[in-house]
Amino acid sequence: MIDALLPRARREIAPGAVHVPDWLPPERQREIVDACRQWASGPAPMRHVKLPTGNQMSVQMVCVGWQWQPYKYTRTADDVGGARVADFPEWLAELGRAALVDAYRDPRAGDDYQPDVALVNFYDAAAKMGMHQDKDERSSAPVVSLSVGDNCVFRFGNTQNRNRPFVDVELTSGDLFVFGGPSRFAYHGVLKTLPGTAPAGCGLNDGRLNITMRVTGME
Ligand code: MD3
Ligand code: FE
Repeated sequence: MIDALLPRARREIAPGAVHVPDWLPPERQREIVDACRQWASGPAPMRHVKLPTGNQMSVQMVCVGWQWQPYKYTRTADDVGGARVADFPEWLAELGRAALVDAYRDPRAGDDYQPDVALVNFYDAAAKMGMHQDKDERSSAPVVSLSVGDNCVFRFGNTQNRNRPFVDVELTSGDLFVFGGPSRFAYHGVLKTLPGTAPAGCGLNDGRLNITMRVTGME
């Protein structure tokens, strides 16, 4: 009961993995939603990614800077029309640097950070993401994750396998999570979203958006 009145505290879940609740003000959340809507409408539109197993991901994804397809990055959206992917905008890189400064409480933490790809994931009420590692990047630079819309249950695991030990964390609209250092190659996933929990004013009525910025290490 009283929990609802207390600010949720910044928390280092594991070395290099820092959760900063309520990092994005509502106006910034709405701006991000607007940008995602534009990217999602094309020319390299949002889609359900097809996995080599023949299954489709339940999450819908649009990419900026580079197109992610399992398990590689290309400059063109070869799985959905072939257009060149939208340029990675400087405002998003600036936001990524600010995220590192705040998460690591180090004014220099963002100095050399130049993310060149963003994966924008949209979760409807039924979408989830199984435990996986992000290892298609040729760089161990941190991943910056921003959440908007409905809450979700995020599972942060270990670097060895997709099983225990893991920590479950509820992510809400405006939350920042940074995964660097020894946590960069940890298994993680989204167990479920919590439909109907998006706060008024975040820019999304239904569903959840997650943006992850990364450094591909590619030219
Ligand atoms: C930990 N996205 O796009 S964000 C993904 O909420 C992805 O859509 C989830 O996993 C989402 O690959 C989780 C948190 C996250 C993202 C990347 C990580 C955690 C990570 C990379 C390394 C370690
Ligand atoms: Fe991931």
